[in-house]
Amino acid sequence: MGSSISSGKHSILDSLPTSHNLHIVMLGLDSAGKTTALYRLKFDQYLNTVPTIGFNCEKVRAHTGKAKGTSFLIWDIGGQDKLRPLWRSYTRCTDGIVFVVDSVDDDRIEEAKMELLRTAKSPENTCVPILVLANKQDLPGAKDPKEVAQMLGLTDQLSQHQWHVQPACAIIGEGLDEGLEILYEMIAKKKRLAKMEKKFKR
Ligand SMILES: Nc1nc2c(ncn2[C@@H]2O[C@H](COP(=O)(O)OP(=O)(O)O)[C@@H](O)[C@H]2O)c(=O)[nH]1
Ligand SMILES: [Mg+2]
Repeated sequence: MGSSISSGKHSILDSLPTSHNLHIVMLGLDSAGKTTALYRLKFDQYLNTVPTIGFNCEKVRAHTGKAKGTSFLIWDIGGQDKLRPLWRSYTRCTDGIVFVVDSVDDDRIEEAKMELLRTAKSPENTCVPILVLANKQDLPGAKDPKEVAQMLGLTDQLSQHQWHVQPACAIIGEGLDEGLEILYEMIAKKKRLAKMEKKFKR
């Protein structure tokens, strides 16, 4: 699998603790692999999925790394076009967004880009960290994280956000824990920065 790609540099802020319950929303076009990734994270096994109508929600506890002990409440929202207007009600107070893309689906990457940018740029999500899972890396012709970042417009259009593109294969679970750990670090950094800003404003 190719190596991952991120915005910005890591700093000491990354190592400071954050809250133990984080609210995460998983978005992406239908069939990108969201539900497969969720059940991999939750049960550490492959579960056959059916298209999600509505949402799935699972609490996933991190057992390793800096996120150890943190519970991620992960909402997996149906990605079919008629369900996408619902994304907004789930992202309203979220700590982080996981955006899953099918790294071989050239035909729909533009559609994925449009949906991702629409969500990222909506006013309530201006500073929410975004983890992009460049999924299906096991398939021939899968785009590497750098290409995915470029095709989704992250490099030039999301300079306000912390983002990270993690190569993944949801069916075997590769890249998922690493991605969640990096999302945790981005959230921790954001919370620390917000706290510091508040302090200086007083
Ligand atoms: N080859 C491959 N197939 C995957 C991967 N992740 C998910 N899939 C398949 O993609 C299809 C859609 O997955 P699903 O999780 O239902 O997508 P969702 O609509 O985003 O929730 C299913 O047939 C999965 O088995 C992956 O990493 N590699
Ligand atoms: Mg699903």
